[in-house]
Amino acid sequence: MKTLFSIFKKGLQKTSTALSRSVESMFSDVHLWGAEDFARIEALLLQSDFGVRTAKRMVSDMKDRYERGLVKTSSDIQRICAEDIKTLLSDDLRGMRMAPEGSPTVIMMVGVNGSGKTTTCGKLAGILAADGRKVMLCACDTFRAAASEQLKLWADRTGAAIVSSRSGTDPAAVAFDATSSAVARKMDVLIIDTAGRQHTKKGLMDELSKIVRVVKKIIPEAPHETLLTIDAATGSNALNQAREFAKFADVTGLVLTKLDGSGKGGSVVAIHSEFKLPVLFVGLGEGMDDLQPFSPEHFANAIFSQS
Ligand SMILES: Nc1nc2c(ncn2[C@@H]2O[C@H](COP(=O)(O)OP(=O)(O)O)[C@@H](O)[C@H]2O)c(=O)[nH]1
Ligand SMILES: [Mg+2]
Repeated sequence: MKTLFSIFKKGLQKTSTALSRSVESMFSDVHLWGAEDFARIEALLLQSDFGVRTAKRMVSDMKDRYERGLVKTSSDIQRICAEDIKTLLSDDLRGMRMAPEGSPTVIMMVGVNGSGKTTTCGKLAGILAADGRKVMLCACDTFRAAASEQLKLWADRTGAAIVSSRSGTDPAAVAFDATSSAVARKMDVLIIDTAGRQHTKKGLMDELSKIVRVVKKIIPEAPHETLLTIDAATGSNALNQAREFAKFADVTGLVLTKLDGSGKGGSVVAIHSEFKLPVLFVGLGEGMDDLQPFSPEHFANAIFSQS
């Protein structure tokens, strides 16, 4: 059986190989470490996308402990990095907010095109269904014809119910139907997939707020979570777009996807500290098992080769 840690470890292999191997080779035969060595660690952390602030903070912590004689080997360095990362990521850790029993929990997925919304909706449906919950998916990306087909495949795969409509239909109308149906059919969870793009930014903002308004007519506390998916290996342009989403969509938490795709796993730390929102899930691959509730401990241990 796959353990949770092994899923993190496999998904973060590229980042961990880049970091751990370099730290090991850099420090295997150096007796006295100087400013240059610490600058090299900082550069390594930057390459893995930890961000300037975090990299500097980690290296200064490391230097401090080195000067006090607490760091002697490359594995000490990895242990300290893992500890720092765990601390940085644990402050706002929480599980998903759920509705009280008897009313569906509504989760809305928002984010830039291609960041992994539909896939995350599907995988989340899988996790919740495996946990014995009745799940309904709602295809509100009516902007692209292929989007609801893709969500239907996930419904088939996970046994979740699905409400969708022809492309071009008003997404808010689909959301209204789905929410009414989720209540009538006593669903435990309703997951709403949305579009990442519209003809204009204003068009998209209006569309998302209209979806929220109609859902609230039926369940006033909903959506219980509005999750923003961000491709963790994303360039600065996509990150700027994600920032826009966070501004107008009342986002409550983050899902960082595609951590497996590059050696840029450090971006979890940079994005978390920039957005000041809890990371609820991470995408560690394309399989159903590869969406996992975020664990700072597994994350940190996996990239700095702790067991
Ligand atoms: N390797 C990997 N691929 C992912 C992950 N999440 C999503 N993808 C892929 O990213 C692509 C875009 O995902 P999609 O859900 O369609 O994005 P959307 O446009 O935001 O709905 C698809 O090919 C997914 O299979 C992940 O965690 N790891
Ligand atoms: Mg999609």
